[in-house]
Amino acid sequence: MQCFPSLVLALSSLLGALALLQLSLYLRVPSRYGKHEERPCRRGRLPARCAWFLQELPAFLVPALLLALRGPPRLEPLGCRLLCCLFCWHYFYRTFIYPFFTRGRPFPLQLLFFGMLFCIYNGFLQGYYLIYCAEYPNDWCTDIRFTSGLLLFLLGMGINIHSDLLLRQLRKPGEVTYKIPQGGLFTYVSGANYFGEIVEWFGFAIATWSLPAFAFAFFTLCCIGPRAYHHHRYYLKTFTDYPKSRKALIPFVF
Ligand code: NDX
Repeated sequence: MQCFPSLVLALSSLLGALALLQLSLYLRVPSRYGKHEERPCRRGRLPARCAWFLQELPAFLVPALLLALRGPPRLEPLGCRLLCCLFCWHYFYRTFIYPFFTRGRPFPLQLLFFGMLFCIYNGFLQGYYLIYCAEYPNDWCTDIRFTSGLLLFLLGMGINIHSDLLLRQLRKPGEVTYKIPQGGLFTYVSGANYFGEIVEWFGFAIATWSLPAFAFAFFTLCCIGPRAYHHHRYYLKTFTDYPKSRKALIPFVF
């Protein structure tokens, strides 16, 4: 396969446009899954474990397939290989680990379908760019953009995984009620898992210094930023003893 820079530009721009569309659609009303589903029922839904596995799988499989299709020399230099591994590592976690521990409610099939399409699209864009187009100098691993981006990525991933774990521990198996999240970054924000994910993808964008990765980080911000705000409002409305000093997404700020 060859690199077509115009294809990368077109797909990244479309991702940026989808981010704005996402923001305009879900700023006022939250996407209807989890705590924002008005009347959750079993019809048209898949168990959360199965749904998250199917939804996220393409984001892992598509880059892995692109990598397998690439003939030698495979991903030179080291910086490029590491960056591709970071993306796959995240989606390995999200596809093969996260779903098997989730205690979430059944997920709507319609959103699952669009979520899968999105993961195919983004998996292709990030994988295609890193595997067929990216060119980094041999010493990229020591570049300040790579090292600072990598640190942010790891910090964000740590916060995200830890926060998802804290949410999971709020429920016993089979339970579907909502409680006030406590501990970790939840002490400061209602959307601690989302904050981690956003930091992670901006770290990835800085480390790759690429248009597709910045477009994806922007999409993530537009997608789960408003959702954190809706979670925050939900908690304030539902729990009278909800900590008043807690912000929606960014500690001490917003
Ligand atoms: N999936 C990313 N748009 C999305 C699915 C929906 O991974 O067509 C974006 C993702 C997709 C969306 C995806 C992209 C845009 C789509 C949209 C559908 C339509 C939309 C395709 C792909 C679209 C246009 C038109 C623009 C193209 O019962 P429950 O499930 O609520 O339980 C929850 C539990 N929990 C609690 N338990 C007890 N007490 C409490 N107080 C609790 N609060 C929560 O914790 C869950 O089991 C669990 C986590 O819940 P929640 O709501 O905090 O997180 P959730 O939104 O489920 O995300 C889970 C993780 C999290 O780490 C997050 O960072 C990450 O996935 N994520 C999520 C969404 C997008 C994303 C990452 C990203 O953009 N990078």
